[in-house]
Amino acid sequence: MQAVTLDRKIAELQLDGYAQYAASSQDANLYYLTNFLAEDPFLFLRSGGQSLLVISSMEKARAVRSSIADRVQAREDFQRDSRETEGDRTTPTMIGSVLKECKIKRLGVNADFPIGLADELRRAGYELKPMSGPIESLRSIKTARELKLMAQVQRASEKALASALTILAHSKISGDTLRYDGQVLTSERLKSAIGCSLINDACTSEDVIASSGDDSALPHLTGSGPVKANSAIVFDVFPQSIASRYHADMSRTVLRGDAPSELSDMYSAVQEAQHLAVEMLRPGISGAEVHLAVADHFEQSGFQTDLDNGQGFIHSTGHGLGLEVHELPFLSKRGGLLEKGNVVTVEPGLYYPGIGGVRLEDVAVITHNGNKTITQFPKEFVI
Ligand SMILES: [Mn+2]
Repeated sequence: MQAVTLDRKIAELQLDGYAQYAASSQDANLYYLTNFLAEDPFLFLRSGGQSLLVISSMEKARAVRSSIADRVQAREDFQRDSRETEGDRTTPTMIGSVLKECKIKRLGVNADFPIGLADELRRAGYELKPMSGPIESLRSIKTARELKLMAQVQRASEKALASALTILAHSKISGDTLRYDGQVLTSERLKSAIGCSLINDACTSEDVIASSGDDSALPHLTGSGPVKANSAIVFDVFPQSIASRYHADMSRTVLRGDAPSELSDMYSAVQEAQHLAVEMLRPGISGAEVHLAVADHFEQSGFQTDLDNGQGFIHSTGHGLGLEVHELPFLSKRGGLLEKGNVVTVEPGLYYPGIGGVRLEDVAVITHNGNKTITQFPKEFVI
């Protein structure tokens, strides 16, 4: 289905094909097109309704077995006549041979196609046309299979967060610090509990946010040192499944001890904002409309939404989620129309230096007439 849409775009732009050259471990679009994970760059070419993958001979058998390409060839097949066996000219020469064999003159490429390669291919007479996000927009509509894989990562994420909350719930309050297992409870300890649970469920996470006190007022500070009692603790878990490469994304804010009224008020406003946003999510509404409604709600509740002063609601309402943590579509000032199959986070937050931060984040899939929440984790502020 995705390939058919790509073929249509190729035809619309009167191109002979579409190519990418990258390492799929670093390029979600290429992974999406091939379902093949490699640490070294390889060529993907779509032309004449067929997908061709050109890769080192050592990787060929693996690509034949696990990629979704119609044809896999070794790059050595295209370098046979080349006297340049070393150095950076071998790749343009190899791609040139592939294009020649496939009778391609006008080639569509993604906007981040390597510029050095593009220069060489243009010098060799090929016309390269950068296309703006053709694969990104395909990726933004999830299939039933993708939704199932995303729900699996989300369950692992919820299990991981539950393990950290169990530690918190069993910690002893002593002044404004917490003690667990005879030691001062730290952000590092909570992050390690989350990380271990994730790895046991075959998910990786470059980082996890478990920040408390003043640290929580900076949305992306991951937190370090002792966890504060009677203060907001913001968790944000965004793991990737090792097998499927899909992500989950979830934030919760909790507090151990007594909640100051400022934080309770912030929590209520954030919870209302999230509810309001989720109620709006359906095909045909724009991400901008949803974001502006959330900002309006905060203003009406007496909170600021001014990005420049670093206080109040200082980020967008949400983002698409999939093979990347942040992808199309966005629930932000410039967010476009939502479509059935989009998967978005809904994560309003409020941040005040000296008081702390509150963020709640769930993931929803846009259905034919509304949306369905993928996240199943409870929201409980004081624990
Ligand atoms: Mn997020």
